[in-house]
Amino acid sequence: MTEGATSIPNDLSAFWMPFTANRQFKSAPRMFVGAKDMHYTTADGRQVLDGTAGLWCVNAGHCRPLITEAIQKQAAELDYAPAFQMGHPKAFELANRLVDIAPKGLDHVFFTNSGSESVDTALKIALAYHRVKGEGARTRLIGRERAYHGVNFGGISVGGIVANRKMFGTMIGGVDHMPHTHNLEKNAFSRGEPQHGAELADALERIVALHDASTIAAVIVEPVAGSTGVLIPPPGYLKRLREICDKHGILLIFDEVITGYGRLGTPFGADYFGVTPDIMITAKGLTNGVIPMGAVFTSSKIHDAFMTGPEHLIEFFHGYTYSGNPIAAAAGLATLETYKQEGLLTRGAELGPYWEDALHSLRDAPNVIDIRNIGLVGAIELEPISGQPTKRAFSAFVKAYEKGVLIRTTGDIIALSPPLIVQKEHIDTIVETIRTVLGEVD
Ligand code: PXG
Repeated sequence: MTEGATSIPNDLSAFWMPFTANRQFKSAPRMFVGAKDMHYTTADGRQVLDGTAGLWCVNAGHCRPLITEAIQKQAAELDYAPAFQMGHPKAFELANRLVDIAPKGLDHVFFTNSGSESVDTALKIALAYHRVKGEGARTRLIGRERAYHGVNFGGISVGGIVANRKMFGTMIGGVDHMPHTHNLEKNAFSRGEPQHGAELADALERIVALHDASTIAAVIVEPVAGSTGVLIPPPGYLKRLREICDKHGILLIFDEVITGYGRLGTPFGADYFGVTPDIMITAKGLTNGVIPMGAVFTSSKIHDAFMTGPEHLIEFFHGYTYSGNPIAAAAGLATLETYKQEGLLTRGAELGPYWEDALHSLRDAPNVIDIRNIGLVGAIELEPISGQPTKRAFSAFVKAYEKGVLIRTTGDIIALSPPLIVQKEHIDTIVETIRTVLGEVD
């Protein structure tokens, strides 16, 4: 066991763990001490197959040499450079490389350190954009039920996950929400995009009619809602949102923190669905999860609107101490190089059919009420235990870990998102382990 990675419960009390059942964890800790490619090593020396790419972020697999070496080299060469009024070459190089792979029309990049910061950055860009254009009355933000946009105040305000919102007062004002698109009655066990529900995009027209377009700054959606349990949009839904936004001068923001960097078998969700947003939020896979970093892409229309006034003045009063941090930038460049060399941004499209068949073979497993898939994302929705929501899925998570496979659960939904280097035999192991586990849990 690595020094410091102890499983003695008393030593675990100081660290208040994020989004974790702290008492359950500390009574039976699950500790990783190493990782390579598709596997983690546990503190007790077992191999655990990573069915979730960490938290949807380790898209190229673990401890990849190019990335490790780039970080080591950068740390020894230029550890930090001030992010404000100073620069260093790799941040510019990374921005250029990102624009190269981004959907056409997204030509500028603002760096942050996480998905949550990227979300709040995007919302602030949208508000400020309308203001510099002389439309300062456009202050409303429209999100969606069940959306996850990180945990900062802007993100939870436009987000739609009740547990993430209800403790935190009124959050930011002037927010409205569209309905989510999940419909088990009509769409259960759909393969890929579910057929029903494109008309739900028209709810945006009703919100516009209610508030008047002149008060609305932006609409934000995840192309595929991930964290809430993988909700895939019906065909035409995102196109319709784009049309409505265009008609009313509203900016469309895609939160691609999960769908970005190859997760759907295309570089970005925007490519998969053929819809380009005005602002695109990314993080996670940008650096393979290794160093915290986020990137917010904008169109030239938005960026250029800020580039007015005296040249010595700051155009946008926003940024972080670590925006474009040299080590993060080096990690990002090495990550993009790894994706390129191994074709990982499109590998999900090749493996998608195998993944889909494997997942849907679980249809008859106990308590399964829906299976969803797109690219290298999957979800298995379970019937909750009566009066004890989330318990069945959580038990499945713990049991799968004990059997050597890392899965993620949210509510009573198992979510899967393996590293994009996954092989067919890994997929078989993930699915067979889940089959066994579902047969064993209550
Ligand atoms: N937007 C989206 C769409 C996300 O999925 C964030 C923003 C926030 O990113 P940061 O880097 O601030 O955590 C996310 C994060 C899960 C899970 O298992 C999902 C996320 C994070 C942790 C776990 O569903 N998504």
